[in-house]
Amino acid sequence: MKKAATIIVLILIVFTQNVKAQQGYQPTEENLKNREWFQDAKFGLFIHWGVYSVMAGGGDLGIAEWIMNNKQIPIKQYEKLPSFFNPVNFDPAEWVSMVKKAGIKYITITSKHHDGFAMFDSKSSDYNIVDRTPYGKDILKMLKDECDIQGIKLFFYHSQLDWHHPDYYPRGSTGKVFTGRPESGDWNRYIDYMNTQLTELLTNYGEVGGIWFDGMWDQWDADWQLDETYALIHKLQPGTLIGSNHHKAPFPGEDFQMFERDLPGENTMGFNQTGTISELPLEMCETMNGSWGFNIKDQDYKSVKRLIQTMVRAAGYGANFLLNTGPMPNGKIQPENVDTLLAMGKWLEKYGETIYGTRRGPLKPTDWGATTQANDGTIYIHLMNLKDENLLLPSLQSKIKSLTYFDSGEKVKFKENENGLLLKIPKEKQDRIDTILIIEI
Ligand code: JFZ
Repeated sequence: MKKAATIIVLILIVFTQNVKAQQGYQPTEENLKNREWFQDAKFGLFIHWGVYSVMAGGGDLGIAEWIMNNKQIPIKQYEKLPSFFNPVNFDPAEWVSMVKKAGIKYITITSKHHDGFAMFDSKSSDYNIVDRTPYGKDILKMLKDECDIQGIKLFFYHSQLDWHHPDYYPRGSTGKVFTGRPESGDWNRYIDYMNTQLTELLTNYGEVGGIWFDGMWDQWDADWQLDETYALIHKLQPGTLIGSNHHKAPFPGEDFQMFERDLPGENTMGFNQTGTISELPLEMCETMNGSWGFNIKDQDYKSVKRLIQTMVRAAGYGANFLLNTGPMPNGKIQPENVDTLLAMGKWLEKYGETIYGTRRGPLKPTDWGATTQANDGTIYIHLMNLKDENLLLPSLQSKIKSLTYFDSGEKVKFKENENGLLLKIPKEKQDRIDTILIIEI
């Protein structure tokens, strides 16, 4: 009996560790170039927008794009939502201009979330924005056209988990009986459906920056057939970057690794269980309040200071910061979010060279702050938590040629000894958000 249990555990381990993906994948030159672009870009806007925005969280904190599952709304009832999703004030030029002013370099928008509703003109199912809403227009196409005009890259978030499609069967841990779907279905047909929608996305929208997958965690033992899906994407657009929010070390075929609401290697949320930080480009995503989709009640906005500091710490790991907003059902971005993003843009206007185009610096981010490094070797020290005027940093192990304040160009007083690098930063030189020093070694 004990032996049988051990064998089962072993089989489970083998299965969950060896998800079949695009084995032997070799990224093309173009793909590698895009990875560099991605790492230089550093700041993206995540957009969770769907028919769920009409419900605005339903008066509960922490619910938005999950409302169908959390409130157990059957498909037959949820299908009424598209009929009153009519974002008449959606103005892609306004969104993208704001994005540019905020210093954001790319947008990742939901093409389909777990509710299964396609926010684009899909021919594989009429459960989409063009066929089912009074608005009747393809917002992804409108956004892409504007992004092309203003030089912003567009990525698509695409949910592998689906609470609407009958062939998403067997069911996983969510979207179960309440949906009213028959207890049967053809999994392979579901995967075909998903691949067909992905083909539409990678064929009809010009150059796609990347595909941001999510949902495998709904059922680990399902046959996700990543080998086929990833190969298909890389065949259609070899330069497209694939990432997946499965919270594990990357699978073959993925081009970047992501961390959800945590800095790389941290696990304060409890779901970034992999401690593995791969050699792939990295990205961390974060919410501005506690919700991804629009929640009318949630006013727990993170301060500009906190968001900038998180972005800087992410950069200290070499990771991008993908900051989320959930647009309202009228097509406008929440004004509080616009204010925050523009304030971040103001900061980046001044300090952008210490973030854009950099890679992780020589000292790992920790309590006192982070370091970033430009490709000419210049190191930026970001002091974000000064307790007093003296700070001891670990030694940089090389001779310091110069150490100056970013703001004034004045010399920083420092001493090197066997304990490390001792800095003296007088109170009047300290910045509330980030005191930046430039160091040449
Ligand atoms: C996922 C989505 O479910 C969510 O709606 C949002 O799109 C976010 C960016 O990604 O969030 C998850 C996914 C899995 C877990 C937690 C949050 N998990 O396994 O604990």
